[in-house]
Amino acid sequence: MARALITGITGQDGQHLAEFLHSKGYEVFGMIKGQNNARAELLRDEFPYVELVSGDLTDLPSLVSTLERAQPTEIYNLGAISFVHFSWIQAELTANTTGLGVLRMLEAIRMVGGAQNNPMRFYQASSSEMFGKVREMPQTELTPFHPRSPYGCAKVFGHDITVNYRESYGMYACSGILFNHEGPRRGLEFVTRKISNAVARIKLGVQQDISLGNLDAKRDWGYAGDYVKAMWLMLQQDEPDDYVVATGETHSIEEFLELAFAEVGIADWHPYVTQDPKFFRPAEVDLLIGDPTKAKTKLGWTPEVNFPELVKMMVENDLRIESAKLHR
Ligand code: NAP
Ligand code: F7E
Repeated sequence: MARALITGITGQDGQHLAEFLHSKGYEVFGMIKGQNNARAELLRDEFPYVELVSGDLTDLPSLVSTLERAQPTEIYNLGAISFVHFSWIQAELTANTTGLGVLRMLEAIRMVGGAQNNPMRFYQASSSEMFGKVREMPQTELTPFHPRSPYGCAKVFGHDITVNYRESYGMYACSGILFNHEGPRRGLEFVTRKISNAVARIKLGVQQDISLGNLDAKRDWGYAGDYVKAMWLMLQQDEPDDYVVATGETHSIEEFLELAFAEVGIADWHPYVTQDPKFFRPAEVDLLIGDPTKAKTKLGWTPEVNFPELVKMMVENDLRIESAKLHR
């Protein structure tokens, strides 16, 4: 039986990937951090087939013992400080976890899997945030990086060290440069879920308005459930490589607002939205749009959920959750 280890198992992508790998017959191990992680209980309820192993990307010995315990054939490194705004607040922690954590995992793989013919295949969760102040449109695997946040800088290190270990040691190490992907499991701190949740609460009369930052930013938004399939496909190829995973479309936050409010029958969102300087960032990524041609042609990957369907799915989910709270 194939064995997969997922770091970041409690996060959005970790949950989608665990579900997907389980459906493919994998034995799934999830690395969980902390001495009493509140999200572990939720995982045990919803994903009873995932075996939880204790480890932290800032602690090399724990990564070694996690690999010794799981003996995975595939490792998906999704663990990170992933909220861009927070990366300015705790920049050193972000560099240590999101950047150096990748190096630690690669070293642990070499220690446990062996220097020659290492059987452990590695996936690194790289990000479109590496393109930052974009040098060309759309962005491809060859577009130069210009990160705009401590998070983006840490991801560039994680990306480069993955490529370097592949080239230095012949490791099967891939990097997926994923553009924003969202869905019902998205954390409430990210703009799409913040909006879908607020729209549901406004519709139900438990919230009056929503306060946001820069409404002009544009993102290439896809559905997380589609994107984890691309991660898996990268590790099934004859040769390791890096791929952009994106929809090839870009939309503004205003467009997201328009569709989300329309979903609950509100035609004009403006009276419900205010702006607060505290949600603006010291440096912004204005516009991202990815070119997924390589992933489409070499992996046979294609996104299935389009932008309006994604917004609808998120608003409907939050309406269900918020009305269940009201009727408890
Ligand atoms: P997420 O929901 O924020 O999940 C992050 C995960 O990392 C959580 O499970 C968290 O665990 C874990 N983590 C944090 N610090 C850790 C540490 N020191 N050691 C081990 N694990 C740690 O993120 P996501 O949206 O699923 O994204 C998954 C990965 O893809 C991340 O690396 C992210 O940077 C990257 N990415 C995401 C997107 C996107 O649009 N979603 C796009 C490109 C790349 P706790 O719950 O215990 O804190
Ligand atoms: O911001 C603007 C904000 O936090 C999107 C992570 O998964 O994707 C994600 O990073 C845009 C930015 O995601 C608010 O300024 C306006 O321009 O939802 P976000 P992100 O920064 O794009 C990449 C690919 C990753 O790799 C990351 O891990 O929305 N914005 N007003 C706001 N953003 C937030 N969060 N909250 C607001 O109130």
